[in-house]
Amino acid sequence: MVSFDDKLKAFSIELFKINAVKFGEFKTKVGLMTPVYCDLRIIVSYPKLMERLADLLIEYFGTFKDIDIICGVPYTALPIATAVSIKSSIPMVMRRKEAKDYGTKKLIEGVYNEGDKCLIIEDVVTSGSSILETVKDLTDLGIKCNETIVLLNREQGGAKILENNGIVMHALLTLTKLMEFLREDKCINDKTVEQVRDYIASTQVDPSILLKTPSEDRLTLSFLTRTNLAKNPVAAELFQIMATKQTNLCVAADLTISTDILNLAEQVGPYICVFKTHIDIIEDFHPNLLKPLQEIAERHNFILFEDRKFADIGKTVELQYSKGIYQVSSWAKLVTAHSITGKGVLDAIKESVGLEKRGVFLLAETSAAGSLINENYTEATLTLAEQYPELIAGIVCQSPLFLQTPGLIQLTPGVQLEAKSDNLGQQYNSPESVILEKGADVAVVGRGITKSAKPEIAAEKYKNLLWAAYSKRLQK
Ligand code: 6AU
Repeated sequence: MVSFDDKLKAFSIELFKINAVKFGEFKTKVGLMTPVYCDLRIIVSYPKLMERLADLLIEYFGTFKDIDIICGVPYTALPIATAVSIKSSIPMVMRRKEAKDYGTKKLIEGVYNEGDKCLIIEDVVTSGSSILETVKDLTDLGIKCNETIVLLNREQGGAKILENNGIVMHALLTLTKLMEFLREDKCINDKTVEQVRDYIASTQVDPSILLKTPSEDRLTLSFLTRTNLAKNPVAAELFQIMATKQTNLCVAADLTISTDILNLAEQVGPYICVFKTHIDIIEDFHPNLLKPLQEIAERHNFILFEDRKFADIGKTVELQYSKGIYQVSSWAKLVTAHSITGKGVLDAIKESVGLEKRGVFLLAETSAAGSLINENYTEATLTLAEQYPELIAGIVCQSPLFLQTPGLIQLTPGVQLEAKSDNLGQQYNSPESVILEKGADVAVVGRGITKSAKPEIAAEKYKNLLWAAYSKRLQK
């Protein structure tokens, strides 16, 4: 029986023969010289080879059990995706490159459902930027893209960049392997291999480049797109909820009677993405409150967030987080923590979490007048957050920080339409200004809703204003 490697080798030699891979001196699109040139467009002229490529991709990828649709990166990979679709019977969607110029034309053609898992197909990967463009259009429509299968990985940094964006790349061939096959068959000599190897080493794409381009600025990316960029699972879930419920409103349920908390959760549930509590202010607290609260959260699809602001030494935080009557870790998917005591707080939470999906919001700035937090503290808090990418869901702050880390969520409290401040130092901004000027992703509204005669009407109003501001921000 012919092994997979033998099939791959025979295929590689065919690619060389039809001049889809050439060695020599070539000028790239941007004017640089390269000793290797790949032009896979030519495969369309060789239907048998195209068929073999589709077979190899399908065999290499293995099971398509979790894949609902496939999409080729335009244009070269379109016919490749078509062949894979026909052979695997997995439906395909097609991305238009030119739709933006025509205005109303659909970007994605074909049948799909929100939440579908899409496998991206590409011919050659250098930086991964073409894949990311395709993924962006798909995720904007609610399609999930976490995997791509490609014919050739040029090994110039694309895999890392895709990984940074939450996408796993499966490559049939690397340039190294392709050259190995061709050398064994005497299609190329050692000197060429050496030259290409030096070239790969000297032309690595900086993985931070793609995160620093303006299109990756978190304020210009949709919440749906950011679902794929979140490293913390609760942040990913929250992005998804925000996108599907079309709300970036968090209510601060600062009420002191259990039934009032439950009533509020029921009333505002349809309009919020997060229900934020201070569980230790409830006068008649009994653990029996937690089950119905979780049930309401599940039914209305919002996340429970205990604003505990952990700030002690690690050991004490470990106990405060999972012991005592509140048992915070058992029900609150999100909690807040201060960075003042450093790593210990985060290590304690991380270790107590176990297998549950949990996330932390670190406080980098506050809405309180006269706060002692200064710029250095804010900066150091962000540096601390970077060290715990899987644990930190976001940052509580008052200004647009961490613009190049779109996987994190900015939560901004101090939002109200009626008042500018209270008598204890709280300072308020309008819903529009927190989203458009202060960089908030999620806005926290407490008394603006809880003190209203009809909390559900107030919540709907804040929800609409906040979402309109977010939509406006995306169009900027
Ligand atoms: O809208 P309010 O003023 O009634 O409620 C604001 C809520 C309260 C505060 O504990 C909380 O937001 N908060 C926070 C958070 C969320 O951590 C930080 C901050 O700087 N300011 C602030 O008000 O539950």
